Amino acid sequence: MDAADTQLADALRLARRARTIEVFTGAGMSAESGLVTFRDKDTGLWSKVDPAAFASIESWAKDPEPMWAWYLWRSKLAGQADPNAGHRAIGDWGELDGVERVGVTTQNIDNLHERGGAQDVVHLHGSLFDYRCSICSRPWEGEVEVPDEPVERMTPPACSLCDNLVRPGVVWFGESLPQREWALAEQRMREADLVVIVGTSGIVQPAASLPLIAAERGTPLLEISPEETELSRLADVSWRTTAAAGLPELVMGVKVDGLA
Ligand code: BJW
Ligand code: ZN
Repeated sequence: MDAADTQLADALRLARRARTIEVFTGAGMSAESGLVTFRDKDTGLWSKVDPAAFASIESWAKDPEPMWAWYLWRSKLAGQADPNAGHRAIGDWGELDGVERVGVTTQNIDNLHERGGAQDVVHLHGSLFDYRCSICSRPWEGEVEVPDEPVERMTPPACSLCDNLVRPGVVWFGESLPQREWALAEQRMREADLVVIVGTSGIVQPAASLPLIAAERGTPLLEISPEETELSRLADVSWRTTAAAGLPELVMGVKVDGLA
């Protein structure tokens, strides 16, 4: 057996024993749907933008228009993208006989998990499709004009309550994660009998600390990532493959061999 076969066999051994699974995902989950990962080089208009520097309240306070344009353009790309075979495999996993729950805790702000059939998705970093007032937080229910092509600047709408600027409903650096989602994610990590980590560098806190909750309870961690990450050393099995290749192979294996 070569290394890839051994990793698949080890991954399958963990997956066949699991009844309550939590899949913890990052940008690599959506890479094969054509959405660039957070720390990869983009090739388009935003190739000169450092996404990490952009994703902050300071950047917004300085000059909101380029950010508003950037987020609207990303919402357009995410809306046009299709869930990949990995997203769909997670949905299928939850349907297998004997499996109690396959939940997803995601850092992603696209909606590809839901569109791929996942039943139970916790969004830690918000959504590209929600907007709210930057000052009073009132949700924006009005229309948002999404550009057909990437543009450098767009003016955000004004809040109907306080007239301040409407902002993307995402979590930037220095901001707290939504409380309800965070509490749910922690609970899911405690309840899971397997945590599968897919497509995250494990750099951004506090999200990256969630698998630790499971590990401290002795719950096995399976990582699916083409490269070593900050979470690799925590994982019982690190499978060097991609989301759209590995997850379908794993779920098909559980289906064919049955639960242990
Ligand atoms: C594939 C693949 C394929 C590729 N298949 N895999 C030190 C310790 C602890 C915390 C901090 C600290 N220093 C600073 C902080 C705080 C900060 C932080 O963590 N900074 C780090 C950079 C160190 N965190 C925060 O500020 C958070 N809030 C907070 O801490 O609140 C408390 C507080 C309050 C007040 C004051 C101070 C603190 C908030 C973090 C919010 C993160 N937001 C973003 C932007 C969201 C909106 C947007 O998308 O624009 O979330 S940043 C960005 O990173 C985004 C992502 O969700 C997040 C994680 O990235 P992810 O998903 O891991 O992507 P990548 O690109 O990094 O990795 C992709 C992986 O996929 C790679 O490994 C590839 O190999 C792999 N891959 N193809 C499978 N086909
Ligand atoms: Zn307002």
